[in-house]
Amino acid sequence: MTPVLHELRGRDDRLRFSPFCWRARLALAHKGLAAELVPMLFTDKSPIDFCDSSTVPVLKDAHGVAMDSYDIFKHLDAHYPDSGDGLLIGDAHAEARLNFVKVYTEQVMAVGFFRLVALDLLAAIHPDDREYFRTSREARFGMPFEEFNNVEAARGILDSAFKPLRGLLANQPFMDGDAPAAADYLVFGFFIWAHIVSDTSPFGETEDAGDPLVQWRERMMDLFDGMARKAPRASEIPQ
Ligand SMILES: N[C@@H](CCC(=O)N[C@@H](CS)C(=O)NCC(=O)O)C(=O)O
Repeated sequence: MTPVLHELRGRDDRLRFSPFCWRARLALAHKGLAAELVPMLFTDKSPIDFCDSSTVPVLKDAHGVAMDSYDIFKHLDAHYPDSGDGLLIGDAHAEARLNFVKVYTEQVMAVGFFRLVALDLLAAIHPDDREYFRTSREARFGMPFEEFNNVEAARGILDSAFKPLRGLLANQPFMDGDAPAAADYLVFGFFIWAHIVSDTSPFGETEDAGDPLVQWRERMMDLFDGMARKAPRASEIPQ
């Protein structure tokens, strides 16, 4: 069977911005696997009723169901080890180290992105989902979206969070070395999320073309025939 990837949609069906779903999309592309992409709303999770998950991505294929972006990486490596560009994660040591990248990305870097684009994100979300998203996320932030969205605070977080990435990318083209793999997709999920929902750059008013992180972002945008670069952005689709 063709793999089926369940993912979040926004106010327009072409708006697919979930950072976790992007990780799965990129991992499928890495394996050279085409998937059927099935949209879901926060407030209508019936498309994933068949499994025990309340979040997307969910991947279903001939080998079973994987219900989390990181588990999707492991599932794809287990069942398609040699496909496409090969392993996403690698051996047990690589997986242990990748866990650090995942935690750093989700608990440090993502907060900066979220504070940068929170209001644009809310506007990109489907109208039926906005109340649910606002209520559930404000409970998490401990403040209203209007306060959480703070470009200055966001840039402060991102400036620090980007330092280790810049240090790494000054010496190698991708997080995973000479070619992209799981670490790159874990991190890039948040770059493409912010890029799709907002025109505000995570790098500030002007981007430095000599910055190794900007260069990496461009390389990631170009992967798989420009898959990320071609993704429709909220600013291109009328409200
Ligand atoms: N740990 C999960 C997180 C997935 C996640 O939080 N997905 C969001 C969409 S970006 C979701 O489905 N949320 C459902 C909800 O908040 O009700 C993964 O990496 O796949």
